[in-house]
Amino acid sequence: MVLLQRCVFKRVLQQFYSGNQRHPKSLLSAGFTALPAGAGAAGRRSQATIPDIRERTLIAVKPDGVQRRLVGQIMQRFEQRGFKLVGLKMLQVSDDLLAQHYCELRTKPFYPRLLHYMTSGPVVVMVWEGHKVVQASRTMVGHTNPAEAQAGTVRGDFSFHVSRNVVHASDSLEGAQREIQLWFQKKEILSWDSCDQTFTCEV
Ligand code: IDP
Ligand code: MG
Repeated sequence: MVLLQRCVFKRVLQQFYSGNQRHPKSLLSAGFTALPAGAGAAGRRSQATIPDIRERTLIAVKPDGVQRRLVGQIMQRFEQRGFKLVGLKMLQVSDDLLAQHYCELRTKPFYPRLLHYMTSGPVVVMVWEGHKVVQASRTMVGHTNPAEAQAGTVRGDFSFHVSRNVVHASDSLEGAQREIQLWFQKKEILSWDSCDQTFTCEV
C-alpha cells in the first residue's frame, strides 16, 4: 500500500514538473516576479538557459515627465533594450499609495515636497520584464540626483534637479516585488509571449 502511494506521488510530481516545463507561463500567472536561481527539479531547462528572463520591475514616469511629454521616449528606451512591457497605466496617485511607496523616506526633510510633487499631476506606471531588468533599469534611469547622472541615462538626459527627476525605478528585486503589488492588481499584469524572444535572449 505504501509502495503504491509512493508510485502515485512520484507520478504526480513528474507530471507537475513536465507540465511546468512545457508551460512556463503557469509560473507567471501564479504571481512570480522572478524565477529563483535553482528553482527545483523543474528548473533543469530554466537553470541552464532561461535563468531570470522573467524578472520584473516597476518604472514610473513622474508628473514632470508626463507634463513634459516624455512618456514615449522613456518607454522607447525600455522597448529598444528588449525588455517586455507587461503592465501599464496612467493614474492620479493618492497620498495613501505614495505614503506606502515612499515609506522609507517618511522622516526625510524633503518628504512633504516629494508628496506634493508626486501628486501634482498624473503618473504613468509600468511593469517591465526581462533578464536582470531591475539592475539594468536602475542603470538606464541614472543617479537619483540628475546633476550627477551620466549622459545617456533618462535622468542625465532629461533633468537637472533631484526634486524633478522625471522617473522612478525599483532599486532591488524585493523592492520591485513590493512596488508591483502596491501599484498593480494581479489581473492588470499580462503574461504574454513575445515573438522576438529568441533574438533578445537565449530561450
Ligand atoms: P531613487 O528614486 O533614485 O530610488 P530615493 O533615494 O529612493 O531615490 O528617493 C526617492 C525620490 O525622492 C527621488 O527620486 C527624488 O524624487 C526624491 N528625492 C530624493 N532625495 C531628494 C532630495 O534631497 N531633495 C528632494 N527630493 C529628493
Ligand atoms: Mg528609491
